[in-house]
Amino acid sequence: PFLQNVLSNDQFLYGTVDTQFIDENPDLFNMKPVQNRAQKLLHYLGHVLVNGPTTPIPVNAKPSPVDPVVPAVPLGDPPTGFREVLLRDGPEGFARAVRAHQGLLLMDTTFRDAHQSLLATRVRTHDLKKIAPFVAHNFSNLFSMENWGGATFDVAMRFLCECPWKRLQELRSLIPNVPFQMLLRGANAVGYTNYPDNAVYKSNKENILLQKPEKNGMDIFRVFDSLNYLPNMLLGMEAAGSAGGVVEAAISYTGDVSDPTRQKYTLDYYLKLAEELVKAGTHILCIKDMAGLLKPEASRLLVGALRDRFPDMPIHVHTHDTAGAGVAAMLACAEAGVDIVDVAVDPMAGMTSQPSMGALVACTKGTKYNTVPRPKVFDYSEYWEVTRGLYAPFDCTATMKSGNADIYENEIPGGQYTNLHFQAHSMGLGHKFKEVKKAYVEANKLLGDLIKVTPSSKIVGDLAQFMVQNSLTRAEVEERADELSFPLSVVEFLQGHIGIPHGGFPEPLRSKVLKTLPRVEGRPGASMPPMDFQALETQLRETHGDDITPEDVMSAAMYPKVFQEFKEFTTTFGPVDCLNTRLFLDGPKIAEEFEVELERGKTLHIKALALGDLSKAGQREVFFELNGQLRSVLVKDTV
Ligand code: 3PY
Ligand code: ZN
Repeated sequence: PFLQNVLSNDQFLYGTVDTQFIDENPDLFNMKPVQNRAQKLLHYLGHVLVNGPTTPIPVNAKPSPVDPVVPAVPLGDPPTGFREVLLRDGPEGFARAVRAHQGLLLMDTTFRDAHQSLLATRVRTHDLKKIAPFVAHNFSNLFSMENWGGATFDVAMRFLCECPWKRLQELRSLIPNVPFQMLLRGANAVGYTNYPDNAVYKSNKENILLQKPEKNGMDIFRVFDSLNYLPNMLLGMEAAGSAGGVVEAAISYTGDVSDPTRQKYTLDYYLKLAEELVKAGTHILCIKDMAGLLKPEASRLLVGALRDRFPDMPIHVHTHDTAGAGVAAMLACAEAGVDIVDVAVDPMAGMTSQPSMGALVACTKGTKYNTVPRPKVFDYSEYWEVTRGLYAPFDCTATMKSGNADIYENEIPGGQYTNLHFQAHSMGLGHKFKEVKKAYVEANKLLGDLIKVTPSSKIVGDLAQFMVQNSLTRAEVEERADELSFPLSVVEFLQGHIGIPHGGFPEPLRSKVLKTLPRVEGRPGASMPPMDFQALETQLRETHGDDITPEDVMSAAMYPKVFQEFKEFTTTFGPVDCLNTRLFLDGPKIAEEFEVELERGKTLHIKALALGDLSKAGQREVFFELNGQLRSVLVKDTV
């Protein structure tokens, strides 16, 4: 009606008013149909009321009824941080500034690895956004925040029904000053398998992730390969570097360099690999201790040797606290000359997550390793303690009560340890976990003692579960390898689909399993046909309409089926990312009143009124009040 009135106004039509402002700002008229979005959200809420959560809930627990309190932030821009150095001086200048910094720098993993390890990666953008301004204002001296990559990309679309790119864009606008860091799985990008080269490259080279504020705003790329296979790592590094990002090549750490009996992954092995990565131009060198195996003594040896060999190179260490020795190891790393270590806010730390920020900050207080303001950690912790309660249906503590130093034996990465523990317990076979862990050790030996991190860790885990299910010992697997039907991931690994492990493939196992199956020579991505992005985009436009973005094309390239389902979901249920977490997971209670902010300045006032009886057609009418008006939706009862 507003437009109709304007367009039938003589003054407007015959040019007696200055309409230049309107001509120059056509986006003023990009009005998303609010009603439509509101109706879709009512449909979603009605659906959850009738049928329960749309996302699978692994634990029989409800989100906590307590809402987190967001600590106040001062008005105005946040203080400048390391991101300003990066934007001003580029990745090389940034690396120099990091190396020259006096004190120990921290990366906060709360927005990525911490919840990947403890809450099945389920933390939603809604809860990240609320605390983001606090982080920007109070932790401007962080080295970086890890907030993207790893499993977050997949889980955001698959289970949270939200766009991972939008998360990045929204966080960027709230945190302009702290560098963002992502975990790039080398040639596996943000997936679980090797992609054609142009798929890994496109996500970076075509600037989709580039650090410009108007783009998605990724700054630092931690690049690893699950076998430490150099050709795969070089590809990821080149892709990140050519996007203008900071390249942080990560050596995945396994074994124990402080144990002279461990002969496969020795100090020398790590130093030689580091040499290659430095030669290839990494801006920062990372030790990625995904299973938390780096003991204090090993930290001194490894970081000490790297520090001596590469005096100008910033060194960054990542660990998990599964055994409980994380803070001790990070302090040893600091003493050995590391520049940056990873921590998570206290209530999101410990066990299979990173060591606690609060503990590390307290332990370094009054030393030369000044870090971040301690009182602010308390406020940050308070927010996360309550927020974690909202994710009770995914919390690993439903079954796992403590960490366990047995990881020094089984070497299971943090996130996988949680998953395997949970799987064993949810099948009512808690006692089987010990068996699975023992089988994991045997499976690893069968495969030749691998570096174990996504996706090689999954291959070892698949073989371990196969051995438990079929009651097979290592000797039996070796003996009967030519007749057993191994999990596909194991066969593909032996074919060379994710690269070549250090020391080569295990023989005669490989020949026995593969027989005449084809083998990939060298780097897998090199021999894969390139992805046809043009054709993919055309097909996506045909299926989903014209508002497909370059980011959507990347999502579909990485996860075709997940993307398809995500689009179908949002077409039916609208922007569910606007709902608070309790509403998203559990729906409203009858008579509950709440607000949903669709976008700044557009808030819906909703009250859930009643649930109708089951109709003959198997449907229920659900009644709401929306902005004071009665609305209803019809929902098929599938329970
Ligand atoms: C991932 O690949 O998601 C990891 O966190 C590996 O440690
Ligand atoms: Zn990790």
